[in-house]
Amino acid sequence: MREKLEMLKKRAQEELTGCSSLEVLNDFRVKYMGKKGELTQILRGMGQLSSEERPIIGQLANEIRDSLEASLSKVLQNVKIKEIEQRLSHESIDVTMPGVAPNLGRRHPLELVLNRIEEIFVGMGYTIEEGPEIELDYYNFEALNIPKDHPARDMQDSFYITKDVLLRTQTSPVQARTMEKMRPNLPIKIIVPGKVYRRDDDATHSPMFHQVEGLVIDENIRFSDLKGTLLSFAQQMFGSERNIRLRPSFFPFTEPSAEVDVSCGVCGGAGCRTCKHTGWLEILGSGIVHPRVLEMGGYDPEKVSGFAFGMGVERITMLKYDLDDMRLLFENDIRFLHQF
Ligand code: 2NM
Repeated sequence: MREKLEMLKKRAQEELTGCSSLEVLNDFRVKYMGKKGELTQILRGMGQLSSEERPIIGQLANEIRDSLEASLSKVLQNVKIKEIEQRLSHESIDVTMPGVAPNLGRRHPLELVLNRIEEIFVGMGYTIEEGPEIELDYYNFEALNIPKDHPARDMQDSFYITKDVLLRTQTSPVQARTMEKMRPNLPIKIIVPGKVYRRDDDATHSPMFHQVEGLVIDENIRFSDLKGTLLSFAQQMFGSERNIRLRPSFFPFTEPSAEVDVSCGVCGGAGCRTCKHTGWLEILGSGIVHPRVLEMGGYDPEKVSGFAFGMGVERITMLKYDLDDMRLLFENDIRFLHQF
């Protein structure tokens, strides 16, 4: 047994010296040390040895295995180095060759404008709230003082899922939800960005568009707070040389209500094609929160007051970048998107 082992060792060592490729070395490992390898077979057969011989032969067999493993890994190392040297002798890398430029994407103009709007209001101390796009009739209409016979409630104007559930037509249901969540705490000072859905589809209307609505509720909030806030927004968004004007309007959830225009940046207010010769461009709707809306939100209209406003992100984007067709924003034409 001992002789058999010694001979195997000698034979294996000699064979190893002749191995010069990774493939042959792998065959060597299988032949001697694999599951059915010669050394493995011998170790298996040790059961027939006497109890005196077994530990001695066992130790010898283990030593031989260890020594073969060590030699194998040394030869393996050398073969690997040789193969690398071989490749380096004829391969070369030309570091002056032109690279492959990755095709970088960029932000969508709506995303750029939405980020800027959020940045401006966060700078004025607002926090950002979000809520569900699939909304209850209660939050979308009822809690906002929109009566049952209002045209927005018609099946023709909104996407209904059931009688009581619809795709929100504005982001203000989130403001109603926020009042419920916050009451009786003050102040509430939030903006709500998000997608809204209406059954409209033409050059100036898309069935899905983006809104940002704002809500401020506190003690002693008055109309001049609304006006100062929106002037600051318009000047940060469009330029400090711009002015705003307010025109009386109507919304069910505000009283009084006002439409807000920004002075035309093309003609400076003198009148041109962009502003249809009025000197002004409409940017948003706003007003003092209706007492019934405060009441339904759980606030006492005798003690607190607030203002609210809402703007279409697509509209602001079209004004900011002087676009003439809203569909540009939804067509994903990279010749258009590449310009921002
Ligand atoms: C607008 C115009 C005016 C508005 C009102 C409210 C709330 F929740 F306080 F009732 N949220 N948003 C509002 C007011 C929205 O969008 C053109």
